[in-house]
Amino acid sequence: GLTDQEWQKVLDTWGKVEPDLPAHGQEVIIRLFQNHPETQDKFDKFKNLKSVDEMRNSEEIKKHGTTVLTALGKILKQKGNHEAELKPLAQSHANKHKIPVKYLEFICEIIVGVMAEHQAAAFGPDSQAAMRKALELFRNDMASKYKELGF
Ligand code: 89R
Repeated sequence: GLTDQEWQKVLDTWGKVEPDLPAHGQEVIIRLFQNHPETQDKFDKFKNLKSVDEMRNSEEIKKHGTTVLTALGKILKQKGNHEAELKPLAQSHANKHKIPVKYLEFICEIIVGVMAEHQAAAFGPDSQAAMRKALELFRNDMASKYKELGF
């Protein structure tokens, strides 16, 4: 787990992201699709978007990015006691959307990268390390749930 101090850093940085969740979310989704095009194929509603320009102009991408980061923020605020939040997310992403753990790794790395660029001042090495630990815990717990679900 993370120490109280590490959670403090995670939630302090998240507090800087929250006022501008849609911009961060949009950037995360676009980068995910650019760096790992196979992830875009999981979305019927985004299959038609070909260029980065089209993605930037898509309100749907912004909306989905906001949905993802809002859910992640709720999970982080549980400071590891996130069973109630993780369970439905693992169920939908394993059974319905069929999202492998590998893709969760991709998006977590991209989230750290986007935060490092947008929040450079608030996201020093200690905060980055703490955020990586928090996202690793999230991924590991999702992976355990996936396993329970036989995915
Ligand atoms: C795909 C990661 C993640 C990843 C999808 C992926 C969209 C929160 C991928 C629709 C798809 C496809 C959908 C359905 C979806 O369904 O539980 O409307 N995700 C929906 O047709 C993550 C992460 C979080 C997260 C949510 C929430 C919803 C949702 C909330 C809606 C409710 C539901 C991890 C950061 C594959 C590209 C917190 C990835 F690869 F990145 F891991 N989702 N999603 N997602 Fe997804």
